[in-house]
Amino acid sequence: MGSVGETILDAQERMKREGWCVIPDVIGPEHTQKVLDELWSVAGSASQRGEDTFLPFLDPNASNVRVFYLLEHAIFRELIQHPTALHMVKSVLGQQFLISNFTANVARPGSKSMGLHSDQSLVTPDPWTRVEAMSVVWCLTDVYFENGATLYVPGSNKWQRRSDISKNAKTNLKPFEAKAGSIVVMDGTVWHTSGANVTKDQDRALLFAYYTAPHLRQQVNWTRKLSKEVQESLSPEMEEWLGLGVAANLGEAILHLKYLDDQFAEEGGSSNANTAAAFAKSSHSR
Ligand SMILES: O=C(O)CCC(=O)C(=O)O
Repeated sequence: MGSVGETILDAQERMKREGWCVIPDVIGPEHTQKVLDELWSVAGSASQRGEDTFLPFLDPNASNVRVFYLLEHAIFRELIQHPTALHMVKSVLGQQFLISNFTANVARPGSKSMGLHSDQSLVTPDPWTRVEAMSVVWCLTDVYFENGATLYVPGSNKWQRRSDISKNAKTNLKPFEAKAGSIVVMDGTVWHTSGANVTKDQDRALLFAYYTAPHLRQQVNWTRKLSKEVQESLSPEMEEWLGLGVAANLGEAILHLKYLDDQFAEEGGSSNANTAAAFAKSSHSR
């Protein structure tokens, strides 16, 4: 018991059952501090550029500090590809997925809860009959109820429509508590909100890496947002995960296409899958 492998297996089991899990010690204290320092530096330059870090349609007051477009910065591009995060993403969404968004929400003392939502409900209409989105939440500080841990409704991953939202959801909320350096993995069907930070002086800093199935439109148009230099520095995988190839939606389905004569042949028959695969691959390169 207690090995990393077993912890991840347990985590995957909980994901299937309950839609979430916590994996501790994914990054060490120094790395965590470095990411947190960089986050504050990016937040400062975003404010200087005139970008809002408080959005009234999301949060009740400015004690929530939101930072967007983290992927403009190398340290966050590295984090979103962390092997443990990708392992969890692939185990939930499969080998094909997109990076939809990567943002920060620092709940400072005095912050209050946003609206209850599921992340999947923000990008696709109901019914939500299968998991097509998920978040990997990076804890840059210890996270607990009093400093505003994310609150979720147990069992809400089974809700398929807005009409399934239970009347007592607000009183059933439970915190995702974790130490700095952990990740909370939450599939897109779990209904949740930010907690209120009722401490005097303890920040709660979280990063939200949002991944979706490849047929869902991303929340950010990375082609527009990332500079040419950044785009040219990316690995082929990152280019694909960010949806930066020329082919926007020629996914797996074309691999199943066969010529009509072959499709209905009694036995054998060739397929044009290899040609289609080669086309999809070539249209991903610039
Ligand atoms: O900050 C939190 O705890 C939750 C944030 C969230 O769910 C969101 O921004 O969509």
